[in-house]
Amino acid sequence: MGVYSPQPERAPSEAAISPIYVIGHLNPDTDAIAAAVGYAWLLRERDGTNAIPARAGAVNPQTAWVLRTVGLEAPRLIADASPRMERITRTLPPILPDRPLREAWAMAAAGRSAAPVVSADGEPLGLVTGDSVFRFLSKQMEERVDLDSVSVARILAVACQSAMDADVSCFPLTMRVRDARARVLRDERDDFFVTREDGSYFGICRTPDVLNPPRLRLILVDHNEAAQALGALDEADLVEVLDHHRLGNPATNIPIPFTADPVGSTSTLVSERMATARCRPPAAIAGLLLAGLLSDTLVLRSPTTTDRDRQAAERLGGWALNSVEVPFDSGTAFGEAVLAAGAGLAVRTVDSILNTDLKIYEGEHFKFGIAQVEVANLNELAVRLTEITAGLEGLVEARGLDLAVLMVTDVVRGGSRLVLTGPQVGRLDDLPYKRLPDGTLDAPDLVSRKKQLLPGILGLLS
Ligand SMILES: [Mn+2]
Repeated sequence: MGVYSPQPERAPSEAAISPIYVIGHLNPDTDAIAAAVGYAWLLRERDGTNAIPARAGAVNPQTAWVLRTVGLEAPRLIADASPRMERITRTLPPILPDRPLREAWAMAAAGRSAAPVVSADGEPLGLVTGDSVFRFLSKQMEERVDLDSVSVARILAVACQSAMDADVSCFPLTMRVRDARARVLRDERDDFFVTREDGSYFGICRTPDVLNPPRLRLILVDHNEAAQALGALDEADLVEVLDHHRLGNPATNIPIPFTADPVGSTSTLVSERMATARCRPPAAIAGLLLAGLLSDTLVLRSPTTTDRDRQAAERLGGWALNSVEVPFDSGTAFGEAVLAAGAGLAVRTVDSILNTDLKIYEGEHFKFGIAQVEVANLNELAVRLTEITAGLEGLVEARGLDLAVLMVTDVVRGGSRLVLTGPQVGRLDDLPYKRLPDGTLDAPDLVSRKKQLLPGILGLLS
């Protein structure tokens, strides 16, 4: 740090790489998430578009189960389309305050902007700009009578902090650009700091970008009404709509591709486009689309189901079923598991809660099982706890386990509750989770069975 090196700079407004977000409706269901992920994949694969799947809200328990089963991450959350400071930030390499002015000068000249002076621990101190250097020189001229004895080289050798503007406004990178407008308009400067959550240097931004930020480009899937879309839709550029609902779309300035086809799911439409383009998606994405289709059509039983949906289910099943990602041998079996995963603990049988996603682990000296189930609220557990505990004990007996654990995961707030039973349950006393009065363990940061819980249990058993 400190010495300027021409690192690649993230330019904020290059159209070529500017992403297009493919996003479903608020309170996303499985079809909204699946269509976003599947269509973004197709656009990248078929057209080379920089399409990125997104979601407009928390994933629900059903979708969380599907994503975990097929092994995909939830797409990124975009709560509203109003551009944030991050979008217009130039992430220039910073310079340390004791570096010579000539280095800062060279940086500012090379980037045709300001040079950010930042302390070793990341605190933004000031900017070296044309104005700040001019002011510094003016002061030198006022103070020195004998100007002939001052060489340019001497001046450029001073620490850059003495020639910086130390009174520069800072904006957090998550701030809406529109909320920064008023302050930027009042300020005589043209360059500002953008900081991370902890106040440390992230980059700088310029007045013209604050006044006219690049608009988010969006493809809406599984909805077309502004009321169902992410916030500040009017601040985004709508690029396309792919949907199967009634029309209620906002006006656009230019014509866009618009599909509102009366089929059972948007996943159906995405899979048809994949077939037309002869682009076969990976099993995980095909499985996610199949889940979206089967969820929206209630496993093809809903009156909205069309022949096109049945064909799409057939096609997606061929791509996804019997794979490591989708270990089901029929669409119906997969679809029933998808519906069960979304039903909530209150209405599910204990058998379905414990067996839909049960994994048995066997070592030399132990054998145990961990079942996982997603809920929208951990309170759902309390009502069924006695039955579930009895069911876990039955599982221990039937499968000859040393331990059985049910991991109930809150997909809205994050975190899990653990129900434990079995003859060796005492060996888990050292798990780093708080025991609640009802005997369950409260694990506020635990969401992954594979990456978090399993290593913890294996560590205690070995
Ligand atoms: Mn839908």
